[in-house]
Amino acid sequence: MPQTTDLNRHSIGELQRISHKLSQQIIEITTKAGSGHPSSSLSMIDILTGLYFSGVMNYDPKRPDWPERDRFILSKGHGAPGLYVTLAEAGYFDPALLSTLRETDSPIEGHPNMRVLPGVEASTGSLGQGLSIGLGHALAARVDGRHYRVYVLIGDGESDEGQIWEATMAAAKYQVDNLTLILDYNKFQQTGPVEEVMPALTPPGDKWRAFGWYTHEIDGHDMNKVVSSLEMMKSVVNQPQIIIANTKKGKGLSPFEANDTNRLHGKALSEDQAKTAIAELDAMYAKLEGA
Ligand SMILES: Cc1ncc(C[n+]2csc(CCOP(=O)(O)OP(=O)(O)O)c2C)c(N)n1
Repeated sequence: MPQTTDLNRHSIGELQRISHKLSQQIIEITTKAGSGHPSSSLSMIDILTGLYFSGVMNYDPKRPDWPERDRFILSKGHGAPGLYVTLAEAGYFDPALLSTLRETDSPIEGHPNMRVLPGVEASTGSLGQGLSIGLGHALAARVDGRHYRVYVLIGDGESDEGQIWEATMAAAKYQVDNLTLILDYNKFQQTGPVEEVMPALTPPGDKWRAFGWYTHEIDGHDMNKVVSSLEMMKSVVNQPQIIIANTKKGKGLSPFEANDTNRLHGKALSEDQAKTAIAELDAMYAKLEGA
């Protein structure tokens, strides 16, 4: 079986550099489009960077349909800008396409469309469906005698959806251990804090443990933790796993933080705000490099 992990294996320092570049691109392309979900994309970008560029996932951008590839499904499809910059960096398509976000006829649509863009494993955007799709892929591996793993990323507000819990129960019942779920636990959804909108969802670890899952909680902006937890999940047997990644919507950048509790959900930054955010990103990265 061809192994492709070595092609995308980078050190922690290189991963931080990649995340910095991708974060900047998220801001640039959404500001140019004047729409999209930059804060929702930024909260998960360190996780996507860890997934695609640390060697955790086995994939080949030249063969997006390779049957043995590991699958990543972005269930919170409104985070599409974050997925697009990651897939372009991974080599699935020409990065020049990124600047056409949300233009008519562009494959860089408002939400990921698996029919028009290589590397997109599922068309998502209607919340709650990605985990069921991922579970289907994970079970299919068992039936087909294949060894790939499936990664699904969901939002904390998305966990309001009943379909998430149906898939959660089924994955535990069938002891699916080639499925890793990542919760982008940024504590906010569209209309406010998760613990106010749906208090029963917090703390999330208790919920998934009660459903029979292996749980592990991390700082989702700490690249070391992101990579080591993803690696660790590969050794869990007979149990689906969830990484609860504590993140910040807007990655702690002041134009998002200063706004309101919704952290500008679903709104692009103005050009001035984008300049401020990018300067802050640069300072954040310089600090990491100096550390
Ligand atoms: C079924 C469905 N209901 C409502 C929406 C509208 N919607 C888009 S994003 C969002 C909030 C999602 O919150 P969360 O999962 O926490 O994502 P994040 O805060 O990380 O953006 C909502 C309600 C949708 N896309 N699908």
